[in-house]
Amino acid sequence: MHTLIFATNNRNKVAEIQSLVGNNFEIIPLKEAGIEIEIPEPHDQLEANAQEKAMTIFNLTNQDCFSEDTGLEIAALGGAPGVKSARYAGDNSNAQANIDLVLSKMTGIENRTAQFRTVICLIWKNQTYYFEGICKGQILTTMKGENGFGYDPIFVADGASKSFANMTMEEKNQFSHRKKAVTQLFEFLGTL
Ligand code: ITT
Repeated sequence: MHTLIFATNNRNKVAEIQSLVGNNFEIIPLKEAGIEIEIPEPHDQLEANAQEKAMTIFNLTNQDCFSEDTGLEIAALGGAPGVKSARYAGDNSNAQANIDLVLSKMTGIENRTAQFRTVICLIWKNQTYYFEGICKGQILTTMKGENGFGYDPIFVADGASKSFANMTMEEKNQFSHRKKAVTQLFEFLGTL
């Protein structure tokens, strides 16, 4: 059994990723590792923020670890909120405020095309690797559903008939950006 620290403070991400991990790996969230820090995300690219998060934890622990940075990229908003997805409506904004801002900016806009993009940064035996997962879809005009987190109530994946927030975690995993990136991560680790 290998252990990997997951450099995140987002418990929803932890739950989604733990639901995908097989028996060969144990994923240890920061909280369980006894690490309580706010990890900086100062960059304007998902890749650079993911690397910053993973390196911060690697430098603290000297253990194999990974992080992920995810953004909702909306075509009609020039790719926003993108790398700023967690704080689109301001530094201390919550999911509801971020959704409200997206919906108000999208009022009257016909092109509702968007995608979630997840970048995972893995630090494994002192080397850095990246994995990406994309889920394309559409932005709804109103919130639908109570499950999930973040922008899930306003996103419908291509090929799906309901929002991510109207899905169980297992249903979301059939489409999700995170699942695609994590699958690549574990395929890679499986080859080592
Ligand atoms: P860590 O940096 O600690 O991992 P975070 O919440 O700050 O956690 P991100 O920087 O990746 O995570 O922020 C991405 C934001 O995008 C996140 O706060 C959610 O609001 C949103 N988000 C990420 N994944 C999502 C998903 O699967 N469904 C809906 N919204 C999501």
